[in-house]
Amino acid sequence: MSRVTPTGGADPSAVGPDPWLLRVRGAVLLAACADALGAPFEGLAAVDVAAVDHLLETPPPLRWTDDTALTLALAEHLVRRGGDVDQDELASAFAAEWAAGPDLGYGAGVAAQFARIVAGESWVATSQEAFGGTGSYGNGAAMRVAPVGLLPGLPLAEVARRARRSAQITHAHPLAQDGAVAQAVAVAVAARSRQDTPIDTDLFLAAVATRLRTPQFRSALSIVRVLARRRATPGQIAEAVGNGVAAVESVPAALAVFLADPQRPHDVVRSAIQVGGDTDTIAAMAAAMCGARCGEQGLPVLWGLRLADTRRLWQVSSALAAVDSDRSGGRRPSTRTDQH
Ligand code: R7I
Ligand code: MG
Ligand code: MG
Repeated sequence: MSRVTPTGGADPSAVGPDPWLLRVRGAVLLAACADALGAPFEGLAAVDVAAVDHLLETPPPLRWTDDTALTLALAEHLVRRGGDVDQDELASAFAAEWAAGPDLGYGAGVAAQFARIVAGESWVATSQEAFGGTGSYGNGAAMRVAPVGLLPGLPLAEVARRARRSAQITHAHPLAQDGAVAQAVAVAVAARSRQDTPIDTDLFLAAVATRLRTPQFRSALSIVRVLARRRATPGQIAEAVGNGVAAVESVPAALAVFLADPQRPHDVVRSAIQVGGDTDTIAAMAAAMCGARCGEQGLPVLWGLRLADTRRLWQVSSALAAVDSDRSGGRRPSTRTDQH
């Protein structure tokens, strides 16, 4: 694989880690840190900034939650399948992940689905029957989907298709599926962005919006556009798009936080937690975008040292960055630096 210089040109003599691997590690590790940092504040309407700052800077270990557990399960599945999504196998992998650690803060609806899958039922039934037959509109499919956007060289249309397929297993509601598509495409575009060039908010959001199916999600993105341009505060973001567990609130909130300040991982995570509401998930999603853009170099050193259970995170990052997406519809080289 060719390497990319800071100005985006290929440098065949360069040594050091593969640039795509740095982006993948940045996304996976920063998201896991953000999940853990946001978790103590999950569900609070108002977040005490001093308490957030205290947690960001003090030594206790960072223990991640269901957001990261399912991200790992999806990433490991993609590695096993050469980047493809096999829905039956992935449903079993998600359910097994839940069964191995059911106390990580899973949503009540999805936990009930996983219990039924473990008992032998088909995901097709459990997903569609959730919440009286509407399917879940929660953000659980979006919070775990970043690895799809980190597959090397996968065209964005294919990122969107695989994100939707990964979502359908537990989230039959179209807004939850649009949330997963938006998050995966945002991570993919961020991972391909040139680090020496500011992100063009309009182009970035257009690349995301074009892959969505619901007018409601598209109109939330048009609010994100205004918030990002204005560099809105966390409070303004929560007020404008919401901060709840619904994908149509929390994914736009994460996008708005990231686009307001895409260069600074520490501040992105801090702001995302201050949005309040579903703090671990908003922070994890914004961090996946930011880590994909800034790479592992942007990970605050103290957070990296504090992060618990890192072995799977490191292993799967390396394996994900090495997936040969050609085999399943992608193309090499993986180090494209355009925004879409
Ligand atoms: O979407 P899901 O995996 O939840 C993810 C959230 C993240 O914040 C994680 O950090 C974890 O805390 O959970 O799980 P679901 O159970 O499908 O949805 C989450 C919640 O959204 C549910 O418990 C409901 O409160 C709500 N919800 C709905 N409520 C009414 N009608 C989701 N869909 C519906 C619905 O159709
Ligand atoms: Mg969680
Ligand atoms: Mg959450």
